[in-house]
Amino acid sequence: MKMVFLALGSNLGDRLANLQRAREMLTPFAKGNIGSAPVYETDPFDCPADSPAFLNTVLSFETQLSPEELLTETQAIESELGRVAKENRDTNAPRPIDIDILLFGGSVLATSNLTIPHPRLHERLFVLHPLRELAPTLTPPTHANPVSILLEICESPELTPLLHREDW
Ligand code: PH2
Ligand code: MG
Ligand code: MG
Repeated sequence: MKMVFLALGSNLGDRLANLQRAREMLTPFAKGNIGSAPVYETDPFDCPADSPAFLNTVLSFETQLSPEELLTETQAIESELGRVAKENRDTNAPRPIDIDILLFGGSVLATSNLTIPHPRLHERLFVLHPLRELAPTLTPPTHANPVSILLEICESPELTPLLHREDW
């Protein structure tokens, strides 16, 4: 059983409903409760011009799935919620839902389609900010500092994420 942390982002359609639906669709793979960080509104970072604002959050839960199995399930949820597959979209084009695996217990792995911990975890406020709400003292296996410090030393030019919904 591994504790996983997933980053969720939506900037198309009913953004909050998309996050809620994705969380609901993850429940069959979670043993026990799903931990939810607050939802933040964030400026699009490294996205096409005029992209709409995002809602971002982070979820955590224990799972018996393998990393590859979890990736398959998160990708199925992305397509179910209307996301077009990678080969048919522009880079970082607006999407109803994006689900990224941030951490998978203490696992470190890199295959052609999955790198854990997420390689840009420490570079993005829209990830670190909600992650700190769930796991401030957790030190990712590929880093020397806990999440709260990673956020403090993060040099991203992003604006500070704005609290959108505490409970959702
Ligand atoms: N996701 C990206 C690229 N840029 N910007 C924000 N604010 N939120 C995101 O979730 C996001 C992004 C790639 O997946
Ligand atoms: Mg993704
Ligand atoms: Mg992403």
